[in-house]
Amino acid sequence: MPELPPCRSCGASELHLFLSLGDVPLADNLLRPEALQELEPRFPLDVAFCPRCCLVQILEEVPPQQLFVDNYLYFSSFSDHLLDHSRRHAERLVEDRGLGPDSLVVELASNDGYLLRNFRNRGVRVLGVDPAPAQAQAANDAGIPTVAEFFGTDLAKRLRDEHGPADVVIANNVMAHVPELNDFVGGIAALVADDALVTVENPYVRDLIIHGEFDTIYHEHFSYYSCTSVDTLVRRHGLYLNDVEYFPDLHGGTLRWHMGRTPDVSDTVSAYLARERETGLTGFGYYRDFALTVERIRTDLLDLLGGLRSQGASIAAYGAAAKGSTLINYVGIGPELVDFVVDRNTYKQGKFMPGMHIPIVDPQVLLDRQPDYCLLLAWNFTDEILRQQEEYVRRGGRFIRPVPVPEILG
Ligand code: DWN
Repeated sequence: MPELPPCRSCGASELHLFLSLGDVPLADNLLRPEALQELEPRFPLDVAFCPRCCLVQILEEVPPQQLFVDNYLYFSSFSDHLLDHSRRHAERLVEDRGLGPDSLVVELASNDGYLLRNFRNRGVRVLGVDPAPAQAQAANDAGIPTVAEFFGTDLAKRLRDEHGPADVVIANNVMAHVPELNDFVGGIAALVADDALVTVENPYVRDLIIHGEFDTIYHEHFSYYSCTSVDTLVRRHGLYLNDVEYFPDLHGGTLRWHMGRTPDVSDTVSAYLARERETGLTGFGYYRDFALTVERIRTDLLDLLGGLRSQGASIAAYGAAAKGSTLINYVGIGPELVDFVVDRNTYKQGKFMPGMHIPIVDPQVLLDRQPDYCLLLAWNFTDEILRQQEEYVRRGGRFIRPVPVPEILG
């Protein structure tokens, strides 16, 4: 039983462990051919619940430098669905808040500028922050001013001195990625103008549990949020959770939290908080049996793939995603079951999946080699990928979706 650290949000020493996915390699640490013989670092992946502030979190703290700087190949622009989602958000904010050249929009974890360019194209002043060097460089090359550093209270104060207070701060898929949670949220509070809007997006822990999305658990994701854990966290820094939106088709079910310096709590937020209490999401019981669900998915998926293999079928996979690494390493899916993984991200092609060392190639190979089945590791983009791969399906290819229940589609 691992030594349980204090809660990364409220500091209480009451964490309850409910899931152990073993010692696994870093999910985004894709390997170059020459690295295949080298020893691959592995870290325990254990998940716990804090009964005091309701934050679900992993126990292990891999240094962010190792996670997001040394070998981070995730580029947001390789998903049209995500680009559309981001453009719509930007357009609405420009409209609703009357943003213009005198406004300042800051995005934390701005990646390759996929979101900020929508504001820049409408004449709004923007600033990105992202420690990932290749992504920050790509953004700066595209004319999106980006600071390649980790965000926290010190950087926030410096940026405020240099650029003035922010009118809008956007933090998508980053508040889950920071071990120093209070320094991060404190930084947001230090950066924003009094009447500013802060919007934060992250997958909803409820969907992770009810849809068996255990593969979205990996070392980059330190925290898994509910409205209750977010509300408790941001109030500690003088911010208020004022509104919430739900996107069921983004990353397996995502919430967008709207926050501000002044309390103006919507009925929607009150309803979410009440429902979380009523459904037990604020108590350990909600998480206690999740490990059984995960175990069942593993057994069923191995049986499905093993059965197809034994009938002589060929199987590939789609999406060299971080969640794909958790899935194949926890379930035990290696090159004996899956011949190759395809991915549009050219930075990932020619490399190998962590741990299981399955080769990553261009999606064109799916048509060139026409495997009988294709395991959807990037299941969160099922609709987009099925549209894109109509020809593969027309020629008889079949996709397999691993969660919530392993099934052959179509
Ligand atoms: O938190 C994170 C989430 C939001 O995104 C990041 N830490 C990393 C990333 O997680 P992931 O790697 O599990 O995410 P994706 O976005 O589900 O990865 C999908 C992969 O599939 C990417 O490598 C891009 C690729 N892809 C593709 O080849 N063709 C994606 C689409 C939509 C496609 O059509």
